[in-house]
Amino acid sequence: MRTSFAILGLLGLASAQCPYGGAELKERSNAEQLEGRSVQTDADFLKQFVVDDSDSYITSDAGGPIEDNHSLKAGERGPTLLEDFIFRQKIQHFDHERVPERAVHARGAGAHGIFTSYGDYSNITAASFLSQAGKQTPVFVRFSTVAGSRGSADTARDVHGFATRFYTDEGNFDIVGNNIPVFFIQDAILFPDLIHAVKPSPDKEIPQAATAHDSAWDFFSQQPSSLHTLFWAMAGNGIPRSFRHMDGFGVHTFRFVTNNGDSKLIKWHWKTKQGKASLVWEEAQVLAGKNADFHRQDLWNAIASGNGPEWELGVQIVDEADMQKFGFDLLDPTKIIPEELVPVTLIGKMQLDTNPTNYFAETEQVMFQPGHIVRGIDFTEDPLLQGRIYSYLDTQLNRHGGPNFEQLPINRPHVKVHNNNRDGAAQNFIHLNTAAYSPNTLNNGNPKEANQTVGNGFFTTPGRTVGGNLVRATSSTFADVWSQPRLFFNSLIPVEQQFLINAIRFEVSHLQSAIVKSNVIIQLNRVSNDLAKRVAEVIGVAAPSPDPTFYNNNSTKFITIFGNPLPSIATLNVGVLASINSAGSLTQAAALATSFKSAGVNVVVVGEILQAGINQTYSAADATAFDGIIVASGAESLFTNGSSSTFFPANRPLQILTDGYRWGKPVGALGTASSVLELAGATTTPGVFTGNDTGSFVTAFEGGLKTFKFVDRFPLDS
Ligand code: HDE
Repeated sequence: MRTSFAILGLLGLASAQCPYGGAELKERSNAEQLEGRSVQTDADFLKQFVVDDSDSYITSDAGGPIEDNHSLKAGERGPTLLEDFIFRQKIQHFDHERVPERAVHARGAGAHGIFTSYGDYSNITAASFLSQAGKQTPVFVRFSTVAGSRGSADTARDVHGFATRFYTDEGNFDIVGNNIPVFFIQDAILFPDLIHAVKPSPDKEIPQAATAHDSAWDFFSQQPSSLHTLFWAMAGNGIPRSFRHMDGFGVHTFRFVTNNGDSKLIKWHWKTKQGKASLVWEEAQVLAGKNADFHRQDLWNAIASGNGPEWELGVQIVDEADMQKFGFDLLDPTKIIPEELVPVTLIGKMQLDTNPTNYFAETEQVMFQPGHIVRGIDFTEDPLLQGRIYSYLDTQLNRHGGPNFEQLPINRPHVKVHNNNRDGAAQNFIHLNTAAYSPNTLNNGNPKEANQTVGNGFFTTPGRTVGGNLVRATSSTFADVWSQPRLFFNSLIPVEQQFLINAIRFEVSHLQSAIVKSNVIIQLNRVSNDLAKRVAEVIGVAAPSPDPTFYNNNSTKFITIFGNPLPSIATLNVGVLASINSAGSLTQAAALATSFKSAGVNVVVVGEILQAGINQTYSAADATAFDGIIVASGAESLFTNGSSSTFFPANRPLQILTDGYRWGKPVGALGTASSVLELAGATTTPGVFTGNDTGSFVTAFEGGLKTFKFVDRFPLDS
């Protein structure tokens, strides 16, 4: 954790004069902001707005101390009086507490952090936050799912949002990306169609946070541009182990522009330092019921325990002339550039290290916009991106009922804002300039126009030209939407291909419409006859003959998730199953906790009741909470078939072990407990650990945690 910022003393003074405990409007100078460290975090920036209620009296919104929590009535049993302004204000505020949830990406979690540039990249971009090695910029990141509403479960299968705000010294820059590098559609005008198809049906409002329904697959099969993204979502990317274990992507091609006006095409990548890891589908489904907050809790806990996650920021850089060199169009957001063709150049690192103080004020009110770009970064003509530049600005009016949302603390740039925008609902600032127009002489022309040489004025790529007939059409260069889903499928290891097929089988098994089922098979068959046949047989559709126009043997190394060992096991959770009836099992559990500590692994000791040495009860625990499961010697009495207790549902201890094994986790048992492994079906060796000595057992088990999922436990279609 970084040391607290020296300016807070000054803020404390200012806040004493402020009725809201600190929401004073005075902007701090750059010198004040930079005192004590190279950069002020956004979490520190926000401290000027916090309200500290310690040692205070409750007041009305107007500031007068009040007696609260009894309405003013005409007699003890009489009606409440209209005069009761305290009652009216409190209830009125409550009635208006909610803002509309995001139309998409409603469910999310955020955190503050710092981005550090690896170098001076002024040879390719004028972006100030990339102008110097070691230069730090505060960031706020919000991760999300797309389809579910605000209260939906974290582990729903979905594309995941990965939106990053950089509070740069030249204004806010947002990469509003996803954990999947491509998107379903190629033209923003189709976004409402996509979302209407994916969201719950308008009559029943079913299903929540799921695509296993007719309208979603009707759209996917009628709009095959969606296939590539769909494949990523049906694979491990749709059900990440945590937000920390996924990569992020800017999706569209953007531009870097130098001070000389030279430009390059770029694609943004966030590469997780935690390693990529995913759940298996049944585990994700169980989690959705057992712990809807699994991902947000994981992020919170990692940061709170000092293990803030890290990502490296990278770019694929392509010459302007090479826009169509790779056999597809870089303006088409349904395509990746395989990293073998254009490697990712790493340009910086981000660490998230501070949890929000208030969910609503920060995570709910943050408003990302692809239109937030800074000098040195420019758009391309990708028709999906073009539409997003409008949509994200527009949607904020709906969510916040006025144009001043950029003034909310979490959205405020850390640099001063000077322009002639005025008034509007909830205007926070008191502008001194009475000549709020440009050009003016009455305020000496201020605020002045900046340009490239004076005032670091924002500029677009000078070389960009556009022209052409007005058409409503998809570019012919976007036509092939089947080769890259095939490339994706080819690049997966066999068990991942099986997971993908199983996921599609799960989804299409829910379809009612025979036409939709058959349309899905037609599209899958354009990608792979083998895949199409394996899905078709499950839903009673005739096996199609090959449709080979787009079949290819291309693959890329950078796509798989399962089968890559994790670089670090810190923050992973191991459940040690113990019993109050065996003091030895508790002693051993404590020894295991100590041994795992040096690798940063959290050990949760599970027992019948909470007492010293036990962290969780069997009634509350289950395999979804653990990345690995160990039975302590002496706890085996809880595993005999039919073991029952009023402390937990029948067979819960064995169920935890069985599920852990079935879901590919490392499992193990020490000493006399090793007999229970067979009861759980944990008989094949990789990832099943036994021993008597906790030291060597832990070393071996840590290797198992790195492997993370033992994929040979999952059957493949013969
Ligand atoms: Fe979004 N998207 N989107 N999207 N999107 C929103 O903006 C939209 C797209 C993404 O954590 C909304 O503020 C259109 C691609 C993220 O607050 C909305 C199109 C990508 C988030 C919107 C797209 C994204 C959003 C809802 C097609 C990855 C959550 C509330 C042209 C590159 C940001 C809001 C957060 C949110 C519109 C497609 C990512 C309605 C019209 C492609 C991460 O404005």
